Amino acid sequence: MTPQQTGSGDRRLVYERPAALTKGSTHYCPGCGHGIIHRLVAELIDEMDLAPRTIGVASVGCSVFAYDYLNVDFVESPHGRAPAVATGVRRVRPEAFVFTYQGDGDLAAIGTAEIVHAAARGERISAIFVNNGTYGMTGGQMAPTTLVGQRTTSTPTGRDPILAGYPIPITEMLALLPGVAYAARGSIADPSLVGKAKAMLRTAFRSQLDGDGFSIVEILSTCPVGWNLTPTEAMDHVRAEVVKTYPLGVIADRRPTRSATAAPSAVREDAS
Ligand SMILES: Cc1ncc(C[n+]2csc(CCOP(=O)(O)OP(=O)(O)O)c2C)c(N)n1
Repeated sequence: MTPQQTGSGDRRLVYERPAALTKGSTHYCPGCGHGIIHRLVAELIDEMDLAPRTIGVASVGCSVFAYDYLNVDFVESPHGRAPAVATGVRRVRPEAFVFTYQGDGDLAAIGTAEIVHAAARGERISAIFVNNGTYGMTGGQMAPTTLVGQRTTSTPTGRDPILAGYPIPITEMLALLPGVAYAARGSIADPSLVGKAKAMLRTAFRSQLDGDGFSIVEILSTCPVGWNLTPTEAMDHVRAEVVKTYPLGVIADRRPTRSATAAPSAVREDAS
């Protein structure tokens, strides 16, 4: 934020709560990434002056509480249906800025069909995909994104791909679809990554406003309680381990403004 004079001598305003965040504290567990991601979304809604035209679509899981903390209109669409509902909202309100806010259980398990088909149709919506590698709200069970070997309450000896399959890199899968204008993966696991994640979200939001197509930003987040780690250990774990399965960076960028120079299909740029 640019420091502003407060009008009281040499005091300068260096921190201000975004108007798009509701007042009060969140109830998330210590070290959970949702609060940071909410703040990034709220800052962008303010900076891009989107609040009056924003309609968020909430999901299921801890992610659902975005509707309590983001000070914009919301529709609740649990169990993976958010992209389908967002499709309807955006089509009947073409002037609206519409985003979904979904966890990995919601988006990559029960809602796999909805996210794939919304992306394939090139819907002018933005998906904010919070990947914490587990079903946080229901007690830390295995999600489609759980790492090989990761212990969860439903894989107590570690995810065995023979029994439980391999992690789904769903953002890479979606990035293959021509309807996807922008797909990227960031993280909030340290301050520099927070800044990069915000830049990715800004690009996704801008591409929706420009009518380019579907956009998705996956954000590698933390679930210290579900992972049985301290908050600090959880952040370290994302940077040291999770990024090996889910590399950070822009995965596809088909925005028309870049189409003259970009390759015709998915392009990865390492942002780590
Ligand atoms: C028995 C049962 N099955 C399914 C659900 C639906 N459900 C609610 S929260 C949740 C987990 C969501 O996980 P994720 O999307 O990863 O979000 P997180 O809580 O990790 O943010 C599920 C599957 C439920 N509540 N109970």
